[in-house]
Amino acid sequence: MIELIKKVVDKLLIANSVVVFTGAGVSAESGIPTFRDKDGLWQKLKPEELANFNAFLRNPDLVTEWYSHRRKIMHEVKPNSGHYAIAELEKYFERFAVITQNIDNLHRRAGSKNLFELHGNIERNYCIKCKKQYDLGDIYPDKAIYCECGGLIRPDVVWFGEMLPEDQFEGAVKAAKTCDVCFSVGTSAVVFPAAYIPIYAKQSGAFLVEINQNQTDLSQMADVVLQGKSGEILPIIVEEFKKRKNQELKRN
Ligand code: BJW
Ligand code: ZN
Repeated sequence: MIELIKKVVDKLLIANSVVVFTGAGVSAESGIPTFRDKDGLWQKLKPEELANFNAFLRNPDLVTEWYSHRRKIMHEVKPNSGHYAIAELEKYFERFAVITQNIDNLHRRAGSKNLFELHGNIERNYCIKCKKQYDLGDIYPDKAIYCECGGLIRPDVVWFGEMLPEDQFEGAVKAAKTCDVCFSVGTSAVVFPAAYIPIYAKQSGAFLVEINQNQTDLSQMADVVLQGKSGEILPIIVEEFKKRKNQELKRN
């Protein structure tokens, strides 16, 4: 493993632009369940029953309660060493982007600055009729809530069959197509169009590093696969990078 990490650090030392693409696995060590792992959210609940607009219209009480439950967990947990390592690495690059599929806000809370949120953010809600925005703070409704106009209030997240926020996706694609090193961290990389991000990076000539506890569809395309927990591997990479960067600075 350490030899592979050194190879990654070699690439980082000559990189001008870095992208870190993340999924639910990066937040698993904070205590947020992933979707598709064996103890993931969708072993008990079917995505098609919860994560799409028709499901919401059919059963707004259930979907609202499910998001309240998850928002409460997200408020109770803290960013982990993986999120902090990513935020620390950003300080060393002028062009650095975190592109996340997560809605949990943990990258921002850890200090990441240039962040693209492809699947929205659980902190925001809006009325499906008049689009008025709502911040529910620490209120966790256990059934559907309505706007003053009578419309249902939904979380500002991207469900199946919905378009990704255009500005976020466009910015992310641009960063992916122009980066020198791309990390894909804690994602099964099966949900599109988000999963195009590491593919675009690789096709545009970037060095692709996957960090995941398991093999994914992306593994065979990656230049380096680091199998394990992101909260353990990312801090080692960043420490090694800082050590080598300092040595370089001393030499020059
Ligand atoms: C660790 C770890 C540790 C664990 N350390 N690793 C092309 C082909 C086929 C289908 C499509 C296609 N293009 C579009 C589609 C349809 C669909 C899609 O992709 N379906 C596939 C699943 C088949 N896509 C869409 O519908 C998208 N919209 C769209 O395409 O719009 C255009 C359109 C419009 C109109 C009509 C038709 C098309 C929207 C997708 C929205 C996804 N939304 C969700 C829910 C968000 C809100 C919420 O959170 O509730 O986003 S689904 C869910 O999956 C969530 C996640 O962001 C996303 C990705 O999951 P992620 O993060 O990868 O999690 P897991 O659980 O899958 O993986 C965790 C990984 O971590 C595992 O690999 C573990 O091993 C690892 N791990 N612990 C390191 N400690
Ligand atoms: Zn309204």
